[in-house]
Amino acid sequence: MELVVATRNKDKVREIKELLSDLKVRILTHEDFPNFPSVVEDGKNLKENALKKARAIAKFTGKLALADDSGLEVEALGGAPGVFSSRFAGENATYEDNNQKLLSLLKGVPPEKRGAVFRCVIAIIDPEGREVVVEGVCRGRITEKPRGKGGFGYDPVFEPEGSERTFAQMSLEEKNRISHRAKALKKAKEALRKLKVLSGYGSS
Ligand code: ITT
Repeated sequence: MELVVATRNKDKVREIKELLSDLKVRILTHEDFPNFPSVVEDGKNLKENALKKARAIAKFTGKLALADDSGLEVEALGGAPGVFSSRFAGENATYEDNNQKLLSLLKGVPPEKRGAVFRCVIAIIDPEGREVVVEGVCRGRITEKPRGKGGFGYDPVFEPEGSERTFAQMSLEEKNRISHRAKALKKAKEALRKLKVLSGYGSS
């Protein structure tokens, strides 16, 4: 059984591969397919974008396809950057640009008003065209300064609830125990088992 991960973000691929390592599936990425399509993410929410990516890659490859659309929602900013998380500071913004923009917008905002949620929507399309969409969230707060060198994206400025460290100060294993992506993929695996997509393969 093969599963194609419909993302060009290598940081997300690393986490997804680790989180699916208990499944007996061979994980493929855009590197395994010449002319892998680029999908324009113009959906109005994470679910629309995740489905758009998964549908495009399922159609292109004819294989089981999984897409992840995720974002950070900051309470003091009315839920921004949300669906615009990857391009918060502009079309070609780096992770660092986005973090700097976020911290400058939150300058002077007290700790109790720095609540935020990481949200991950996973869409899966099987070769028969059946669709599964699930979501995972992780609550936390935005720090005053970036801390840590691990992870990616907003990890240096996000402290999950119940922790005094940011995601970037945790190992991949620690982040993968509590993250929005871990929660969404756990639900995705359950849904795939119910649909019997994974029957005969299952988890070990
Ligand atoms: P693909 O569309 O190719 O999958 P992308 O990076 O554009 O890659 P998204 O549209 O889902 O992916 O954007 C998500 C952005 O949100 C991502 O670029 C990060 O900045 C941020 N993000 C998502 N998950 C994160 C995580 O676990 N830790 C830190 N930042 C995260």
